[in-house]
Amino acid sequence: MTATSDSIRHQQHPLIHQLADCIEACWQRHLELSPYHLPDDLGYVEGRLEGEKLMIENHCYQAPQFRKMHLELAKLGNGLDILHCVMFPNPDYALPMFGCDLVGGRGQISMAIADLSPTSPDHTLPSAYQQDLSALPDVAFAQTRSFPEWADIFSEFCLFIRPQDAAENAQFLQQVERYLEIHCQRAIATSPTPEQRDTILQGQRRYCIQQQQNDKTRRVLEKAFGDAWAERYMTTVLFDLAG
Ligand code: BLA
Repeated sequence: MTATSDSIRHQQHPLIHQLADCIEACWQRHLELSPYHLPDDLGYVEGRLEGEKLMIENHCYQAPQFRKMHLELAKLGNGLDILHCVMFPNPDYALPMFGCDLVGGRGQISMAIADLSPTSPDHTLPSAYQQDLSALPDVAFAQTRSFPEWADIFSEFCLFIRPQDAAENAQFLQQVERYLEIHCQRAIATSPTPEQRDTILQGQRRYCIQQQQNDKTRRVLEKAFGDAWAERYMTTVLFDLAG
């Protein structure tokens, strides 16, 4: 699906709608985008969970610096809205992984996470990223969330919160936009280092393997589509390991 006029974002929580627009606008502003084709049956999917309809809509692109840029919007009945986004760097470029996940509904976002996650063997971000991220205005949120066990992949700059009100929603959106701006600008200024490809791939694989252990995501998908479908979706669409 490429047209956004009929996108399910129009029925989603305003923060999810705004962030989806913001992510795509940032990608279009900075990167040379071309379509990334998902398996035919996985662009738009519908299932049923406890009597409610689960709709999943995928927007997927690539650019020279990114082998896959995936924005997913999902809606379960009237109660649960989800935004999921991952930018997988082209393994010839030593870039961190941008990832973002928002879960909410009925007027409230219960969880918002965004990060630029390191994939280098020493688990640190490139120094240019560290400088840029450290120079950003400090943001404080009333309620931060604690990480599950698998989440040792995120950086010290990870935002992981339960936003309290419209002001915190706006602050989260603004900070994620700054992360994306830094990421796109640094990415286009980065030269490929094909000799590091194996190391970079190893870092990306570790990121995906940890993310595949998120039982909360898996359970939603299993209940709506079955265990085998959930496994295929998590390992081929959400967190596929590049060859
Ligand atoms: C948590 N992810 C969740 C939760 C749900 C989903 C229902 C629990 C929300 C809560 O505790 O309030 C569901 N997320 C989904 C579904 C999809 C999805 C169904 O993306 C896709 C169809 N998850 C990511 C990415 C990150 C991420 C890219 O996909 C981080 C960059 C993180 N999600 C993440 C974390 C949690 C979460 C850390 C909390 C897990 C926990 O507390 O155990």
